[in-house]
Amino acid sequence: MGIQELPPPEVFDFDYEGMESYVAEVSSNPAHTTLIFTLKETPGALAETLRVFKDRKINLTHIESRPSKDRDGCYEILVECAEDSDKKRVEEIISMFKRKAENIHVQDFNSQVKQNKESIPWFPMRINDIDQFANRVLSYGAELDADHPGFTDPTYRARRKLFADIAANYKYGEPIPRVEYTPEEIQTWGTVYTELSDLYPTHACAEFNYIFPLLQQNCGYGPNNIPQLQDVSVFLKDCTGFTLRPVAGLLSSRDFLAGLAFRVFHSTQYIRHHSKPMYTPEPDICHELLGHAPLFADPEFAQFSQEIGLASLGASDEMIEKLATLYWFTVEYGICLENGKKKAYGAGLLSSYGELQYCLTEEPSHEFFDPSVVSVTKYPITSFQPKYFISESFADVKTKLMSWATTIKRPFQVRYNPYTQRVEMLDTM
Ligand code: HBI
Ligand code: NLE
Ligand code: FE
Repeated sequence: MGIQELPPPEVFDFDYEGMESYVAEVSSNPAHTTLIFTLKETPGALAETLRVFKDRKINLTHIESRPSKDRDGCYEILVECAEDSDKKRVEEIISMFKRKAENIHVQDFNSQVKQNKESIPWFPMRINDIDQFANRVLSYGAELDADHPGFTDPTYRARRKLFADIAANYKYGEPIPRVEYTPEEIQTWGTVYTELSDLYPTHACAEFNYIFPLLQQNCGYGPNNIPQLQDVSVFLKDCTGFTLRPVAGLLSSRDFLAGLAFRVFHSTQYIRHHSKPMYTPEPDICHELLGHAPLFADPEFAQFSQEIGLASLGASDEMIEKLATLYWFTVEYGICLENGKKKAYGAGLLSSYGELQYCLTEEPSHEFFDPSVVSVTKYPITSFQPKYFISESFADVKTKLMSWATTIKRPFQVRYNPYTQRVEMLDTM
């Protein structure tokens, strides 16, 4: 059997006249060829339009419709072509639609070129696009660097390999594989957990102390058990829609922040080496579950985190660095005021026994949070911080961050649609 000839165009002429506007998101990967078009509401309009795909034997894997916001009596239809679609036929449909529609707008995200030739770094538009980050881990994945405390420990290295494999194979929507932790690992967790639990009532912010007992009741938090990521993810989803997904090691700031735009937090699953339980520069399960997880259950904090993520999508490298710095001084090392007293809310503080005490003393310096100052402040990553920034409340950091973010130059705006779990782009230039 040879390649099937395309049928002559007149056979399949498309005679529906009600197409108002047409937007194609064309991608070089046919799996993601997505067409969006606007139809006048008349009986058969959609059927007539979809016939064009049927005639060309193009299988549609996804169809969505919604009332048009800009055009009365019109519907916006989104269709996604199957992965094995004949590219030539898809292109034929695109040019046919172009002849029919009044407003034509073609966006090509994958070639990273927009119509106006401005280049926008690729970013995920759908929650399962995040699966692609797994093979881009920067460091401390299956391989450990020579200065890592576990470098010469073969048992530890074998365990790290196991966790790296789980993360590499994980796909969006799957339950996170459960892990049976070894007695040694549980002991390390127990040491960290017990010491930190003593400090939380006096050193952690009120939101943290409100949620921590709920994690003990619902997710198996305790000195003798390392909670499972899956259980924590289900709990967070119920609170704020945040979910966890396993990651083998550090991601680039760009990838890591993009996850937050979808309320997805990349979480390591391995534990720090038992020789140094009280401080580690790299994230581990103690850091994720004791430091981060509790506050992702807080609605205001969850929204703040998502706003940083949304601001990062398609941003320049320079802007990513600023957002990563803002993330660092808030989500990782933030301090807030409660009745005039300083309390920790940053995850890097809440998971480190040593730094949690140190950060509230007079030894480091403390300044009030101002995004334009914070975003350009340098910081060390392998030692205690010399400087912390203080906020009045999560609502306050969020408002300040969002008004600072409006000063970012981006040729588009993004909006997260929680129903479809997609990022929607609005042109602004
Ligand atoms: N990657 N896996 C992982 N975990 C983090 O906490 C993390 C990251 N990459 C970058 C990062 N954190 C931040 O320091 C900022 O650069 C966003
Ligand atoms: N220093 C933190 C800890 O020991 O738990 C981890 C910080 C990860 C950014
Ligand atoms: Fe962290």
